[in-house]
Amino acid sequence: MALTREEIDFFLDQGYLIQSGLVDPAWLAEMQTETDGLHERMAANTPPEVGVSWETYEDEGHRPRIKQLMHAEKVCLSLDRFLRSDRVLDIVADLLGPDLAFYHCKLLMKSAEDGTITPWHQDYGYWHRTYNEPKYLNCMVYLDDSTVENGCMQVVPGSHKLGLLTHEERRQAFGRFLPGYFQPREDAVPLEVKAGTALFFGPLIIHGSDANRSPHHRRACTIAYVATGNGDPMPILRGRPTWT
Ligand SMILES: O=C(O)CCC(=O)C(=O)O
Repeated sequence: MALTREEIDFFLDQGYLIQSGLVDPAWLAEMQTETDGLHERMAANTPPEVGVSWETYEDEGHRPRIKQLMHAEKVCLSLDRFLRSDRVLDIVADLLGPDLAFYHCKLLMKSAEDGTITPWHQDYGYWHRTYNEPKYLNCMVYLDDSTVENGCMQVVPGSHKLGLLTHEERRQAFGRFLPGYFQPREDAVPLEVKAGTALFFGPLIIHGSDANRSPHHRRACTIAYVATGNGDPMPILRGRPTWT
């Protein structure tokens, strides 16, 4: 087991778990280098294998900024290696079980001065189908220090126990959100973490993040894993192919 009993119990009770220093400095430097200048490179030429959602603004004068880049593992090989590594899979197995598949990997760029709000939501609000269960797990790995000023993740501890709530919908990136959009919540906790930290959280915890009004980027990558046999067949990373 990679985690202690206390860490697993914390995750089961609170719905999230922070692992500081999971990415060592050399590996972190590779992730940072591979994502440096990504806004400009993707604006000039977006490869067909990735999906970019650009930031949109109500006022003018912003540079093209990536909000979310799907299939980040195709453009950042250090992230591809990380998502398959025992370092992360051992933890995922402790929290989700031994039979694991890859669901997706996305960069969340939250650019200095230009990164916008991610409204309150549950990921299962996006992923729910009649034929699946919430047997998913996110590993959000931080490429930069994340603070209240640069729009760190905020979670509502224990909210995964509420089950799936009704989301509202709008045509935009992160277009499914809970009533209130991103109204301040007294039950939310800001998670300030250092670069190289990984935040594990389940698909039902309520989370969101503020705009980045600081001069510091808040790059992070969320890797989602799914228990095999749950929903659509996905590439197997560990264990048995239990899809029927
Ligand atoms: O970038 C953020 O702060 C939010 C990320 C998020 O909501 C997610 O990965 O599901």
